[in-house]
Amino acid sequence: MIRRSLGALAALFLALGTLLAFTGTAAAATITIPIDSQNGSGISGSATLTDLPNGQTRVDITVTGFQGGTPSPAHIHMGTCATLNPAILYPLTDVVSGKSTTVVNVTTAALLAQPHAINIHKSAQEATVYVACGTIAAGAPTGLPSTGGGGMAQQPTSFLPWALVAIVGTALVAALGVLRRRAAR
Ligand SMILES: [Cu+2]
Repeated sequence: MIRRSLGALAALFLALGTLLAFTGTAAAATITIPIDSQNGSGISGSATLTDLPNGQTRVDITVTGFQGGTPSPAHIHMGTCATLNPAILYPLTDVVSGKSTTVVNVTTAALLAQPHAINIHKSAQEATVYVACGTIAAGAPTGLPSTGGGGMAQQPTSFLPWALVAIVGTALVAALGVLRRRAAR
């Protein structure tokens, strides 16, 4: 009787932990990726992806190093910066004075599920010249210090603590069961 209820309690804990893990994943709504200079442009910065509730993502680009005020086309492409597919997947607002904000019709999770990259072209006239690029990958949430390394990690950072809660909770309940069984002898 006790063992059965303990088993049920352990299952409940595990279910709760799993639920919290998913909730935690959904809550990790903002990721920041570095935008690195290409072809000696000296242009670099970062892009922030904010998961909006209606299945869209807001992309905010902030870069420095531009010479002059020519608008620079920016897009999301398939592939990484190293293996970029030249076809434009999602056009972004031209980068002007180092800034660009666009809402795209794709979830952040979908962008993270496959290799994607944000690239910036020199100008409409010189679109074949890439000046900066950032591979979209899960990173530290905005406003929190980066844990360093693991820029390619696809696992949302908030997943681990809740998974830990589930594991520790299950272990605790199991240990309690063993102790009770010993006490019953
Ligand atoms: Cu492009």
